[in-house]
Amino acid sequence: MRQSRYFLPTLREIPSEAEIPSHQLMLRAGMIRQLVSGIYTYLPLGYRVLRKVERIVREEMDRAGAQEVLLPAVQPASLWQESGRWEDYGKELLRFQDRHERPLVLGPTHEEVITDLVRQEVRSYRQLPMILYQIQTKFRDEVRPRFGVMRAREFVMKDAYSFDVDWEGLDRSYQAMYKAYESVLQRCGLRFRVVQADPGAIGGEGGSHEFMVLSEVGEDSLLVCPRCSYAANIEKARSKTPEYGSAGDVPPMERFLTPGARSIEDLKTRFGLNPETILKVLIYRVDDRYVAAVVRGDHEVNEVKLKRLLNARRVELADEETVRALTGTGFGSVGPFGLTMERVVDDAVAALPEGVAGGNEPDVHYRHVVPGRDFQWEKQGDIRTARAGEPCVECGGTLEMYRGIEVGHVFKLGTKYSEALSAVFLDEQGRQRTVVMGCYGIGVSRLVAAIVEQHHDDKGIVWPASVAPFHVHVIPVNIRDEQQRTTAEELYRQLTERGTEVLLDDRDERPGVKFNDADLIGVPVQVIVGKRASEGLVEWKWRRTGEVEVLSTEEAAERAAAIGSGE
Ligand code: 9G3
Repeated sequence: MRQSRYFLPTLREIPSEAEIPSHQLMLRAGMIRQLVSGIYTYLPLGYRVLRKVERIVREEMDRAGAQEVLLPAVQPASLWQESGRWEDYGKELLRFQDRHERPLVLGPTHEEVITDLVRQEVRSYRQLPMILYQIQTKFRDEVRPRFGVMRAREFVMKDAYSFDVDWEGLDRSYQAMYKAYESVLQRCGLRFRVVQADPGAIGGEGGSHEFMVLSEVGEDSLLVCPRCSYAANIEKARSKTPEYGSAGDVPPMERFLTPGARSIEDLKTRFGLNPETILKVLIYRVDDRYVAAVVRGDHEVNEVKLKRLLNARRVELADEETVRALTGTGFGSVGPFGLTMERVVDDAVAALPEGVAGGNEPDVHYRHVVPGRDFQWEKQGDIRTARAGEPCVECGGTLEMYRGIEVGHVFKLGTKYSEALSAVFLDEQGRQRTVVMGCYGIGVSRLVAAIVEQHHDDKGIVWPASVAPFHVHVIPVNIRDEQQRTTAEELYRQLTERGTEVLLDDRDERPGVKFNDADLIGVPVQVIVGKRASEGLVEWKWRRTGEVEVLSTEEAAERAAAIGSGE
């Protein structure tokens, strides 16, 4: 490709709206442009990379035995009403009507559509197992799109769906997809961790795993044990519940005054109490009722875990006047005593020998409170957020926290959608059974941004060869110098003929502009044709290391041809 003809609008300045490296660099390198908030155009350079990533995803899906389809982006609302998800989503699900005023949605995902297809076409166990996938635009009306294509409203996803006769079959499909995802991320040159994850509203009965690209700008947090293979999204991660010595006989609980205490911090700094032995009671609205969650003062309630434990659809903190109405006091002295609502107690609280708790009266607390003696509860479980430094629940190692970008998520769906839509088949005995499903997503456009996050330096992007928009960047320093121009043109012709993807900077620009642009767009190899072209010599420069070798044009051509055939 000749840069003098190429629609490649690089930017010298960092656009002010771009906060993270991949957003800044994808704009500056002329890969993307924003149409409106959260909606992007891929320019030629960006689209070449997107298609390379798609190709890797396709190859791995096909290798795993999945079959590619293309489902409609526009979906009838009726399917979402049938699956029961029509009510589950708010404004994030873009709804509209067609000319006959039939309600439609712009697809954020395709469980309903693919299950509808299968319920029409699959009748017999002989047609299973089957994995179908597509690479297609999704639309999710995020309230605050940011970080460029990392969190866009319209994005490219590969979504796959597996159909099996039973759970053992699903386990096999799930493993096949899991391995295919590992290959995709390895081939894209990414450092990643696979973590146990909460399946969220999708309702994966059999759990789910997320593929996290490690990065400081990642919006997700993961807890990883360096000693064993334990790794989990913070929403789901557990640590070993603390064990305490037996307290022996604890004196009866005793009332004491805590004037003005409104927080755990106050109780600690003004009354010398240890947060680890304070019982923190938080009142939540859970679907149509109120619940009191009880955790240690130094712990945080994990609302994803609370929601899962209570099998609830909605969980949100009650405001102070509701708390006052329900308990007789405001924040700071809510206690587990005499509550009319359901109490959910964290395992670490149930294990406490004794603690301090609010008295449900302003400025009143009790000490020597023994869980189970001085108050009871309806439910108990792990409802707190685990933290780095705590002991691994599997092996006792010390957990470490990382930030990650979720680029893939695989779910064991079970029969949630096949039940709702009656996707059934006759088994060998002629009995009617419900198809068992899995679903598997990769954010393809997000993957491009994740690769930039892990592969850049202060000069620009440094593409891994597997996804680089071109293999070699031929740069004649001075296009007006006849010798440099003809040498570069000859190299360009030779390499292109041999199938190497070459970008030729044939612009009449100052050397500095050319070198800065080359470093910015990050083609792995730069072949610089300068003064020594008269001696038949060129500079071969590796973008990643900056290392430069002087080669004859023939050697350079040989080496460049090898790169093209390599990946
Ligand atoms: C919606 C909206 C947003 C959503 C969903 C539905 C996320 C939704 C979860 C999934 C699960 C898997 C197949 C590929 C892999 C992920 N955000 N999810 O279901 F209506 Cl507005 O999409 N789907």
